Amino acid sequence: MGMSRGVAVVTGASSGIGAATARRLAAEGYEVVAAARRRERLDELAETTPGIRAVTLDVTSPESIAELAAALDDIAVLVNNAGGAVGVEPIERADPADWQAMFDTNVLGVLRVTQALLPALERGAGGHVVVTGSIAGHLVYEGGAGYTAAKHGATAFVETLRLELNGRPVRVTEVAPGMVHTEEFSLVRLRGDAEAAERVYAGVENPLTAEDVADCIAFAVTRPAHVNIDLLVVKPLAQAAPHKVARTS
Ligand code: 8X3
Repeated sequence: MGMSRGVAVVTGASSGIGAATARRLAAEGYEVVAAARRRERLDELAETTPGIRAVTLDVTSPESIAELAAALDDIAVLVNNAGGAVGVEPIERADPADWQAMFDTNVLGVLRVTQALLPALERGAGGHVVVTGSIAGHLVYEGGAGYTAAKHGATAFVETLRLELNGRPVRVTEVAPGMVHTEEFSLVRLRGDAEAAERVYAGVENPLTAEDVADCIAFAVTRPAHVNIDLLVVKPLAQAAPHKVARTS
């Protein structure tokens, strides 16, 4: 093993893109703090992967975030990954509570955690804020308004933060994936309907995996400190747009 690249905090690390990113950054030589609500999953991740430490975190709770911040000295990377989609109803039938939940994690969660960890990101040799965005942050589609609005919010956050931190040693990157086949994203979005969740990926040859997205995040953070990757949009070959997906069946 080479020298440590420093501490990398990954939120939403209990599954999917977050867990894959925690594993990948550990393999790249970071001391990874894997943060999420579900402690048992994190403990399993930490026990099976050298270089990962589990920390319980709820990105909707300022107290929980303050506890995390107090436990960290300087950090090299913050991957704001916690978030997701709830519901696919059109606007006329959408539940404001779903929108609120999506804004709370995808937008306000990113704000809260970034605010709390910025001092630690600036303390060391230079920091890097990464946000797991989405193609939904760059375009819209029917039934996706709450999620696309939230992810557009996350994109606005990233773009504004980069302007405001100009001249300071903190890089700011958005990684915006399209269709990624993870265990939970569509299941949560479709309120636990496993069959409907599987239909999202039916006949799609090789949707992205969580590891594909982790690979993009690892690429961005391992560039030299003066290289800022602003935005990486990544989709499977089979997906030209959210609604334009080649299917074999
Ligand atoms: C998920 C991608 O296409 O469902 O962030 O909006 S999509």
